[in-house]
Amino acid sequence: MKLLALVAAVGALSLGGGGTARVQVVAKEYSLALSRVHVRAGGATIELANFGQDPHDLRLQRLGARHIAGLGLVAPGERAELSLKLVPGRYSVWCSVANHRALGMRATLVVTR
Ligand SMILES: [Cu+2]
Repeated sequence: MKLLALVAAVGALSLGGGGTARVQVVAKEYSLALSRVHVRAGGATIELANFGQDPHDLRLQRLGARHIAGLGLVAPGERAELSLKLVPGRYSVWCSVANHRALGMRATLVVTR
């Protein structure tokens, strides 16, 4: 368990209790870096870690779906977590603050069966 906690802390994959996938998203001006871009369908925890100097948020939308999941503003140096169930598909991940998405704060997450 200690090892799993350590792995999660550095943002890599951990399959902790219940097989929940973890994805860490590091936000900076102006990029989003995902610790992994492929996860299995099912429960997932997405952590937004703001390593930048401005507040950032997170939006997640499966291509073809209407629903947008997300986290509110996270202050510089802070983190927040979102737990959700992911069905297979391609997901757009972005920051919705001002024009941050256009500036590069966007990524793709692929969820497989
Ligand atoms: Cu942003």
